[in-house]
Amino acid sequence: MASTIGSTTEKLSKLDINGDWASSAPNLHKNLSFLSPDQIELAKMLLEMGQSHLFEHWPEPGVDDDEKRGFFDQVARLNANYPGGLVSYLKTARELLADSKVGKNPFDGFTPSVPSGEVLTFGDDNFIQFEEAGVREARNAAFVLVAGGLGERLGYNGIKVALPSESTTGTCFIQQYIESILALQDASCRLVQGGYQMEIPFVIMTSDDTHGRTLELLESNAYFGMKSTQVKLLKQEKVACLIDNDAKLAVDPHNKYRIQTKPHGHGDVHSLLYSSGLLNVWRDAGLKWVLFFQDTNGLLFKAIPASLGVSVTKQYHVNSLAVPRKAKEAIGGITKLTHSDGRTMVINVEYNQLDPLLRATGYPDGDVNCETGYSPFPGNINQLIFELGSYIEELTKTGGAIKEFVNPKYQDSSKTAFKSSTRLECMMQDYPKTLPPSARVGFTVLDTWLAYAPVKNNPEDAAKVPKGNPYHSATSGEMAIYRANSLILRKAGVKVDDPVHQVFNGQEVEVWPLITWRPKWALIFADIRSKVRGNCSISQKSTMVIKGRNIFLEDLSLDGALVIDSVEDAEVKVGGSVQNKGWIVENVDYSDASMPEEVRIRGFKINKAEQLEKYYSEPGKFSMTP
Ligand code: UGB
Repeated sequence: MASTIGSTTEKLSKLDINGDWASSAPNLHKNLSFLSPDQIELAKMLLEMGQSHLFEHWPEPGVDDDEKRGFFDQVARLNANYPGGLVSYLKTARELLADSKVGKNPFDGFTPSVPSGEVLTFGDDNFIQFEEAGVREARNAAFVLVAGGLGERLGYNGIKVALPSESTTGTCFIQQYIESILALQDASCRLVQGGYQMEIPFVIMTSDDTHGRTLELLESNAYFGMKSTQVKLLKQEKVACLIDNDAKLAVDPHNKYRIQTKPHGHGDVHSLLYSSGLLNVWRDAGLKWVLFFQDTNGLLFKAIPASLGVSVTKQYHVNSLAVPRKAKEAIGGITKLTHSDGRTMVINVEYNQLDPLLRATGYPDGDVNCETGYSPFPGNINQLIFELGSYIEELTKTGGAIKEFVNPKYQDSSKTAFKSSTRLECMMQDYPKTLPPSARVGFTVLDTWLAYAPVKNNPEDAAKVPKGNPYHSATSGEMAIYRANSLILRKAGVKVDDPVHQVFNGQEVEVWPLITWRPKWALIFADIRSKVRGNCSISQKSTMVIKGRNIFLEDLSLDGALVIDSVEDAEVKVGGSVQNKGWIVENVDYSDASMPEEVRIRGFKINKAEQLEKYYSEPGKFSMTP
């Protein structure tokens, strides 16, 4: 104890608590007596960094002392959670804010051009080979979902991964993802002789906004069939907000003893993975790939096997999944940047930066479609595949720090005041920016209908999207799943009727037959082809939900709703003519408060008028004819 007191006194005298350093903040000065030496050190740092305004409203000692200590607890956390601490954060912020004020182009010296990558066509031989290579390699992969975002654009009150991806089964996004990973794991292990067993690691990056609810969703659903030990949650921390070009920290509008904080962006995933030590554990276990993906793309796993196959075949260190992009669509453009000094890189240019970059470099019309009706720059869907060895090598150098940016909304053209506080942000797809020229950075372009249908926009904003551009709403996200499944079955020889057009929440969409299947039924096109035989047909008003693994469609004619499930060891041949009233898609008004939010935001519900529902609960071979 004595030595503690001794060292405290020593520290205090070194800190000069009565000295001049606190004179610029008289209200802090008055309160120094009850602060610990570490807190005084932080206070000193804040004043040195021009943050005396944070103490302007502090009352006399004895008033709100616990809150004042709480303030320093928060400062200590913000300091510890940022590489180089708050000093480094504020210095970087000042530099980036100064660049932003003078309108400095972050791509200064670089000329954009259209890069070349691997363009895949669903169902052709090349695609099938890539899918098979991807499934084989999946046992050497780990998956990382970034799910720290609250989805302000969507305006949904829950966490996005809890949203149903489609309404026929109500399967939420995270369940869809977990079942897909498990199906990949299973399929990949089956390719190894002698009953090979392994578990594909699954990491979810959460934030204070999503952590508790993500954990609760997983726990209350027994991790949707995954072992809880297979899933790891890593929580990202928010960063301090800034109120002006001098990087003055923002006081939280809800608590004057706190600094306002906001999310730092999905780029945090790299430093979190690095500091967690998981990457080395994975490498030591023989893993070779890390796949990153986002929270609400119900089509993603249709694109993963082939894209992983591309990474393996081309030995890409970084492979970004992309789709044809409509000009001005809110997805980044994959761009080749060539610097005047000869350096080149293939990188995502974010959607708000692509137009100014093009205009500044000889494209007077900026971000416009070319003769194909699409932007010449492939759209980044932010699903990334990294080769683990080179990823670890790079992070060992950078610690996972990603180049940041700042995006203040100025009050006027003098660019001195902000409309609201801002903060530094970083994006996971900016990882290649620090890679050496020898890095193999590629991308894989897939059809949009197959690979990309995110749920990001609320109904009002979606209805205002320029005609021809995707809505990226809960309505379009769900309808895209039915369309993809219908098109895949068509490609496998099933006669699927054309869609009808309907308007939900002000958005006109194609309504295809409502076809869904669990990932274990079919993961890749070869699975579909092996499970569809003879002459099958499905009318537009039909619904088909396949839940079991060994279900084979043979000479099935469906005009109504069919739900079919079986235990693992049952093999069921489904054929004949199924006809009933089926399930009807009915409009729901977005403003109808009597409806649950997840229904309102898609603008329709399914009225289950009549269906044929079969469950085969015993092992054996069965034939279902109605
Ligand atoms: N996310 C986090 O985990 N933490 C955060 O702090 C922020 C987000 P948005 P946006 O889909 O194709 C991205 O908000 O602005 C998670 C790419 O930058 O949906 O639409 C969040 O939970 C863009 O290049 O991102 O833009 C979600 O899972 C383009 O590719 C993910 O990060 C676009 O997505 C993305 O967050 C796309």
